[in-house]
Amino acid sequence: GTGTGTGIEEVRCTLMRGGTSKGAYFLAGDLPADPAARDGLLLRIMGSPDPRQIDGLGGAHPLTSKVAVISRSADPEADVDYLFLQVAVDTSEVTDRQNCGNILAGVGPFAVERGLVAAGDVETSVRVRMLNTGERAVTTFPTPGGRVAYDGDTAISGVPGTAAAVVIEFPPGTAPLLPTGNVRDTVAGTEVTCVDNGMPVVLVPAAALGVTGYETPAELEADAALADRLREIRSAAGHLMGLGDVEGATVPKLTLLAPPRDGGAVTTRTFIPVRCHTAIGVLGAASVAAGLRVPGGVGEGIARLPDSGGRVRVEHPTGFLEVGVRLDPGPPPVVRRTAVVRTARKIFDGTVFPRSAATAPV
Ligand code: NQM
Repeated sequence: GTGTGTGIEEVRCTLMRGGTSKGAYFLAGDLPADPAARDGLLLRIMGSPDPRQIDGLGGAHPLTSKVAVISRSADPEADVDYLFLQVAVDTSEVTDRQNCGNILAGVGPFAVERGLVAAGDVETSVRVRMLNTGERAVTTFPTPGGRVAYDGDTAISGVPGTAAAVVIEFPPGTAPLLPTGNVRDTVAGTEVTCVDNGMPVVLVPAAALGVTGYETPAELEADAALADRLREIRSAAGHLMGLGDVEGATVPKLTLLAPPRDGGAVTTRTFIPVRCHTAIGVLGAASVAAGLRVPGGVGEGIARLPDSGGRVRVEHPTGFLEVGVRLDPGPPPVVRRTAVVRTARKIFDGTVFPRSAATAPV
């Protein structure tokens, strides 16, 4: 059981890589229904708060301290409901205020593995309702003979080797693409474009912050003056984007833009929001790609975009992520379709034994 009483708690859990992230996947019914009890349990499962997460499953980085909670959907338009939870590493925060498109890549395979969705004989499409945002996705992956195939020949940047492709398509969202209503805003003295195509992101020309945008994540994280600027920009942009006080929140993300170097459309360095992403999030990249396609945004003069309809290759510290994005320029600009290719892999399935509430730090 998952009660907080005495005795050893144990919870069925599947550890999966989804895209360039890694997370613990659970059936909603295996976790406490009460969000506070659920979050407390997840902190103990992941080993937070602790910079090394030494006593839990977490990998000591936001990209490996992620949770997916999945259930059959009551919505006739969806097969499953997916709730993403970001478990902080060195604080006791668990937040549902952001979605995650990388962990989304594992949701369909998990749903088949755990019997929530019947597999097709060749491939399976799973319609996902994403509870964090209310938006939808359809993911399609190979299921030869009715079983999920994880092996394949698709390589994605940031993951060694190859694996089976998980194709993710996002239908048009319901939230406005430009949350401030403007193509550009000046926040904390810096011109930015605030955009939300599934993830709230603030686009900032790297040069405006005195960096090239080609630095490594470690170099950027070591730059205290940059961190101060980013905090100011994020705080002001958060209010303008209608997100309120974002101190302590994981959104909006900040993406620094520089001209492409490897044949792509743009180079990016993304802060999520304190650590610098070693790649870029899926929905983060979807927002960057859509933001670059908006006429008049801060990416103009920096990005080199393919013709409309062409996939936008977003370069990042460990390669690139290609986003298919079709946009009506407006005003207001409206995204008609967004698509990405990811891979996912089942790493471990079994029982997790969280440390006890009595001995856990707070
Ligand atoms: O933007 C990290 C990740 C993400 C989010 C983050 C993501 C997305 O790479 O859809 O995938 O931005 O916190 O897992």
